[in-house]
Amino acid sequence: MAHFLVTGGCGFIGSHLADRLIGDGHRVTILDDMSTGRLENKPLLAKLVVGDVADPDAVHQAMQGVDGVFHLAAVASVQRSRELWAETHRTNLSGTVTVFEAARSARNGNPVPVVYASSAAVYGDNTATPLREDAATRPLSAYGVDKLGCELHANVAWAIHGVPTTGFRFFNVYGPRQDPSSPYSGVISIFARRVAQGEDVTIFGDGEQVRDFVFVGDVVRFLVKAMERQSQGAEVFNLCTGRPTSLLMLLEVLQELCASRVRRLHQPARAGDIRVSIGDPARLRATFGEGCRFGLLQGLSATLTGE
Ligand code: NAD
Ligand code: UD2
Repeated sequence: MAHFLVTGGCGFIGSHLADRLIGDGHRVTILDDMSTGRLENKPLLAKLVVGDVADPDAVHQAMQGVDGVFHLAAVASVQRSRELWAETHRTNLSGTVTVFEAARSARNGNPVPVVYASSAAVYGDNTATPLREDAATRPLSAYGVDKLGCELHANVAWAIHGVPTTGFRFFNVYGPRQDPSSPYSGVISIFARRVAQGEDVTIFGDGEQVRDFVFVGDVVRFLVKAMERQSQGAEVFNLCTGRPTSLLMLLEVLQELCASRVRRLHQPARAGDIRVSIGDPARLRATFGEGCRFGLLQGLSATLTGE
């Protein structure tokens, strides 16, 4: 049995991870400021420390004696980073540096490994399809720039401080517990709820923008595998399926699954929005021996039933 810190563990992805770790018999401490996290997401057996990931004291305390850290706390929204630039920067970049710094000496003065969330947003307006990890990073949003900053600081964490890290560039993650009520939430959670309730959906732009949607169950599996694998360096992987889905296709599938037709309201594309975002999962597969298992139909069905 090991002891892990999960930052952002009351959020969407973090809480699924915490469930899995507890289910595997591990001890879990969660550090979360509850800004978008929810108490009902917390596994009963996990210990919750309410605190800010950019506060060195809170992070240092929460991390004492752990065997590894999963760092998922962030303001996980491109749109939000546009509205609250400096504030999101503090959490998304300073918070990560704070985690790396505390990880230098978390276990009896020695470094512990950190597995952390980066994002496909680091590729920005790079239109290569599919995007390989060595593709040029040209983030368009403060969110994407901060996630790229996390990866650069991960190099420092390893080269200067001996903290091993694995960063995953999550593409568009979806699944149960993603908050459908927030306008900043992922598009699948918003559309799934609205289609199920027969309500209009808003499409920013023409709906032909394309995403690589990844089911949360796959994300959790790779996070755990990365911790087990014990990176010796500062590695970065796409966490993606390699399969393209346009928003219009997504809406079609959801309408089929819900046996419901809804109206599409179009608004101008969001500033900084990416047209096409498809990842190449080759490095992920080569390193971990498998790719994502969930197809869109299976993942959407699970999302709609909340299981
Ligand atoms: P989420 O909003 O559900 O979870 C983030 C959690 O972090 C929340 O519980 C929130 O309360 C907490 N948090 C926010 N600011 C904090 C702070 N200053 N101190 C402590 N806790 C704080 O989002 P999510 O979708 O579960 O995202 C998890 C991670 O994955 C984030 O790093 C996000 O950037 C990254 N990511 C998500 C996606 C996606 O499609 N959902 C894609 C790429 C990357
Ligand atoms: C970005 C990142 C993703 C992740 C996520 C965190 C890219 C390519 N992806 O996702 O990796 O970090 O941010 O939030 O940068 N949309 C609508 N109607 C709605 C909601 C969304 O049309 O009601 C559109 C939106 O304009 C975008 C697409 O749907 O074109 C997907 O939006 P999103 O907010 O789910 O995620 P995205 O791609 O900005």
